[in-house]
Amino acid sequence: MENEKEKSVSPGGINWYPGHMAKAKRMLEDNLKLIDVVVELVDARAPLASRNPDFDRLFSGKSRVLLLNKSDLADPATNKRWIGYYKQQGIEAAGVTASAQNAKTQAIRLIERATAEQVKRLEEKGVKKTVRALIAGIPNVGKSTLINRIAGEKRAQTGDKPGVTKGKQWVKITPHLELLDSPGLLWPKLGDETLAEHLAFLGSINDEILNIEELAEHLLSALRTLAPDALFERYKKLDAETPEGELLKAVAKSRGFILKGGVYDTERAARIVLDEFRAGKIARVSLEQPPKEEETDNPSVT
Ligand SMILES: Nc1nc2c(ncn2[C@@H]2O[C@H](COP(=O)(O)OP(=O)(O)OP(=O)(O)O)[C@@H](O)[C@H]2O)c(=O)[nH]1
Ligand SMILES: [Mg+2]
Repeated sequence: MENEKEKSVSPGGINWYPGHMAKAKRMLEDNLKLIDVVVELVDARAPLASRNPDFDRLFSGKSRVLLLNKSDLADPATNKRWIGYYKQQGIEAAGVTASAQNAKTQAIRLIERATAEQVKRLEEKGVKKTVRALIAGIPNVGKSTLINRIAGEKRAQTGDKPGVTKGKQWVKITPHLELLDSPGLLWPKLGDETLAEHLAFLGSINDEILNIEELAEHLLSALRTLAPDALFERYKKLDAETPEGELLKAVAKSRGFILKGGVYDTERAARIVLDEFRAGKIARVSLEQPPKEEETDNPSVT
């Protein structure tokens, strides 16, 4: 518990860029010439926070598509609005659930559309092109899960924590389609505090370097605004009257997490809250909203 207190409360303030990410970025740069299309996955619950700002420069000139994955965990109406928002900006985007059956057809259709011209150009020269698609994104958004779904079997390792995929892995789908799995990539300075916190909520930053009790308290506060009924239903001792700063304690109380001496085990409660949110057990909820139609910039963030 004491250690927890020394950890950073503010993900945005963390000065960090694990060596393996710098290495992963170099790997992508080295393989760029082989890649025909970049399929970027973001988390549908927080599409702003989970888009890597470095990708525009890294993949400039490449054909690109954007998949809002884990759509099953986000608010369905908000998903639609995000797709509309990206389309308006000329970005080819779709909502998917990599863990569901139809993700395969959806993803393949998008890859085919994005590479149609390249394929046609070579066909005119009598060559049948093999399309190579890079599956990229921040940690834990479901890249490897999507690859396994498209392959129809478990070819890439997956897991409910960031940093599961460590190196590059080509997965052959058909003689004319190959996918490149890649390690989740973040950027050196996370910046905006709210967005950085969303990344931490989603499980894209290693919990080991975070103060998870502070994090879970903030998540509960956000959920009390976004999905109060579902939250109170799940944690019975938590309600609209619970004072800010005591939300986690109310969760510990709800679950009977009490240590010797009658102290509430808020660390255990924090792990539970984060795990349950990440697995979509609390509510289908979107942390970020696209701008309303009359506004053009400034998507709103809770
Ligand atoms: N509910 C839901 N869970 C998903 C979905 N896609 C992936 N997951 C889960 O999210 C977790 C992360 O999935 P991975 O495929 O390992 O993510 P990744 O992007 O490859 O992660 P790294 O390799 O660590 O960068 C796993 O527990 C998956 O089961 C989805 O569409 N819906
Ligand atoms: Mg992976």
